[in-house]
Order: sequence, then C-alpha cells, then structure tokens
Amino acid sequence: MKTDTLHYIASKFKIQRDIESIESLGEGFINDTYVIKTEGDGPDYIIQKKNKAIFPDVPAMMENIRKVTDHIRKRVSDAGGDVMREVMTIVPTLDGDLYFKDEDGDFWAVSVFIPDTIAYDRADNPGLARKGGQGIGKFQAMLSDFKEPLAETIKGFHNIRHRFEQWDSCLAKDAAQRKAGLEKEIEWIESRRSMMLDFWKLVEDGTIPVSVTHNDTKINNILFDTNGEVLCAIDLDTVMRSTALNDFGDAIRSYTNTGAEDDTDLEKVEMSLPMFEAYTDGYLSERAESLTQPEIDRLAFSALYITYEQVLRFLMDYIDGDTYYKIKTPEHNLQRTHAQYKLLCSMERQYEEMKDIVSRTADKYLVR
Ligand code: GN1
Ligand code: MG
Repeated sequence: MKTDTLHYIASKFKIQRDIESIESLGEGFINDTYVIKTEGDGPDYIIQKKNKAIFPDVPAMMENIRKVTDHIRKRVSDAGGDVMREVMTIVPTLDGDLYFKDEDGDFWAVSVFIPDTIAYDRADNPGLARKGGQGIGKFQAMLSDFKEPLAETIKGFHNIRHRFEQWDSCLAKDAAQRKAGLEKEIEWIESRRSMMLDFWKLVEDGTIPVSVTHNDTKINNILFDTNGEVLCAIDLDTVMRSTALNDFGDAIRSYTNTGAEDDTDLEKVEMSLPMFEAYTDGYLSERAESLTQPEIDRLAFSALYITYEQVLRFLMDYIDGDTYYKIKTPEHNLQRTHAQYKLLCSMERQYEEMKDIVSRTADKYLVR
C-alpha cells in the first residue's frame, strides 16, 4: 500500500496532531494493519483495512465493535480502571462514521494505539497462560449482561455444521485441483465428523448456552502490560453470540502449543499439560461460578473441537487455492494443516488428563 494513499486515508479520521509515519504492523492473517505515529506526545493510532472478502458487512461489524467496547468501557470505568488502556477506543472519521470507505470500496477503521504493551506469539511459562485465562474470563464476565443485538459478522463462524457444508462443496469443486494426494488429510476430517457434530448439536438444542464471546482468542489477540497483566482483548471483528467454550478452546489451541501454529518441525508440536492446567485455572477462577455443568463437562472437548475446526479451515483453504488466509509460501496452508493436526492428536492422547484437570479446577473454584 502506497504511503501517500495511507496518509490520505488517515486524514479522513479524527486524529489529533500531525502524522509522523505510517508503518505496517504485525502478522494478522486477515486484515492489513498499520501503526500511525504522530508528532509530539499525543496518542499514536492503529489503522486497519478490513478484509471485505471475508467480512461481508463491515459497517455492521464496526457497529458491533462500538457497542461492545462502549459496554466494556463502562464496566472498566465503574471498576475504577483505566479506560484508555483496558478497552479499545475506536476513532471515528471527521464525519463521525466508524469507518471510511475508499474509492476501491475498501473499508478502513482506526483505533487508539495502546502503548507499553506486549502481544505474545506463544506462552513460554504457565504464569502467562494463567493470566491469559483470567483475561478472557474477565472479558466474558464484563459482557455477561450485554443485551443488545449483535450482527453475525461471519456466518456460522464456529458452527461445524456450517463448516461441513463449506467443506463438502469445497471437495466437490476442487477449485485448485489439489484434492488428489490429500486422501490422508481428508480422512482426518471425515473420521471425526460425527463426533464434532454431536458436540455442536448440544449448542443447537440449548444444552450449551450462548453468550457474547470473542471467537478469536489466540494468544496474540490479547494485550499484556509490561508487568505481565492482561490489559484487554483486541481484534474484536468476530465478537458475536456463540458458546463461551469456543473462546476457551481457541485459546488452548495457541497457549498450550509447544511449537508454532505452522511449525514445519512436527516434533516440536505438542499440547503442554502444564500450560493447559494454568490456563484452565486462570479461566475458571473467573468463570467457574457462571458456567453451567454441561459447559464445564465439555470445556476440555472444546479445545479438540476448535483445533479440529482449524485443521479443517486450513485444509479447506489449501484445497480452495488459498483464498482466505494470507500465506507466505505456496504450501503454507498445508503446513498449517499438518501442524494443527499434530496438535489435535496430542490433545486426543491427553484428553483424559485434560478432563481431570478441568473437573479438579472447577471443584476448587465452585462453592457448592
Ligand atoms: C485468523 O485475524 P487473526 O490472525 O487474528 C482467523 C481466526 C483463526 C486464526 C488462525 C476472522 O485470526 O479465526 O483462528 O487466523 N480470523 C478470522 O491463526 O477468520
Ligand atoms: Mg488477530
């Protein structure tokens, strides 16, 4: 993206002070993100081009984010917290809109950059995992009394029934002619299909309740301060109503992985039980009292569910010809598929221990 264009777009927003520089930031797989540095000691900003191929209704998504951040801001302020650090602040355009639509039909949004923070790509100690679990627990707790309607920003995001519809049509189309040679990987998906649907049926029939959830709780979507405390959740594009279990499961997928999400060295990829225990402890210290027994009973399974879903999504994107996730190499989505599958197998092997940890930890925090 040309610097001039970025400056032109930034000039449409209510940014205090002159812009010093705009530089690309981070590793997001979906949107394009930049930091706007400003002159003097005013705030810096984050500017993002939202991926319109993935989010069909960016205005509705921005309205979701506004409602949710307004709600959290009130809760942070009531608790005497720092509203400039413990919640994202959206910066409107000069016309007061939550986004700017450019000549190409792309949508841009700006938020205040929160300084002195760390976004980790992996958890290297259980203390960090525990804090992360507490952080998402608090996020869910702050939104537990949120009653306003929220748009579904991506249809059926963690709904495996919907994902199987996409999967079946992906296989039928075989758009990039890659299906041949992927028999083994396809079988990984098919052999677990009914088990995953059984879980989702419990959400569909109301056994597992829905609430406002983040839906993309991988570790680098949580900002920590320099003392190692969780400040806030970022990347709120997928905040919607779903099962709270998904936030737990997706976090476990990243906090407990001893390797990288796309590791080429599969030996490095395992689910770390100490990290699982620490994250579970942090999460349940905030949420044990609010979860129902059917939720507690499926907490461990949610990690398998979301990791499986991620295997499916990476493999599906590979078969589709890499239309969804940004890739760094031609085989990147297949590499991600293999690494996430290794993680899934590691979870499956340790599933009984995971369930024991959840039940022990829930007992510790439940006053019965
Ligand atoms: C995407 O945008 P980012 O990088 O935080 C994706 C998640 C996946 C994740 C895999 C909207 O998250 O669902 O779990 O990549 N977000 C969307 O790393 O699809
Ligand atoms: Mg992100």
